Amino acid sequence: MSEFGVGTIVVPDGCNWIAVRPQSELDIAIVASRFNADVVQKLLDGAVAELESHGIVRDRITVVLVPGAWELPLACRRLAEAGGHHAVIALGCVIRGETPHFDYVCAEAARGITDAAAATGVPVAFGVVTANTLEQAEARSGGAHGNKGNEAADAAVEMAELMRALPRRR
Ligand code: INI
Repeated sequence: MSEFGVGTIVVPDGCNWIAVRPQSELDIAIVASRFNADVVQKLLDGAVAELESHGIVRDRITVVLVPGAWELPLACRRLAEAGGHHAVIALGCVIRGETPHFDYVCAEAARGITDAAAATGVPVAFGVVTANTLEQAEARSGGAHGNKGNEAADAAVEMAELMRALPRRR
């Protein structure tokens, strides 16, 4: 079951289950990188629209800007550590060039964002488009392949609620 955007799973009969519904009482931080700003703007607009679709008002959304995807982990981690937000959403766009730079930026952004969530227990959603071409990036930021900003916002809301609902370590 799910009231969120991606997929529906039927839990086999007889199993216990924990699932959550979208709630509007959430404070969300969005960290958006300015590199490939035209694409990231669409991710940001999509993420905010998705949060609003869950009833989260703009006053409860804080947007933080960083230079590039490389800088996303540090800002996400600081926000997650500081408390005050139920989830953080990382938005960025990395497009492959002619050198291995792309691989370093993608790998470290992904690892750092994962670490920020693991270290703090605050969900950090991965709304970073990694693409071989600008066309692929555009297709994933409001084009034919949807919008990674919307998807990340949806995941952030679901995980924020799930972290409230799941049992805590005793
Ligand atoms: N940053 C991006 O967010 N996307 C890219 O495609 C990109 N490329 O291709 O270089 C990029 N580089 C900048 C990087 O994120 C850092 O801001 C920079 O290295 C300074 O630390």
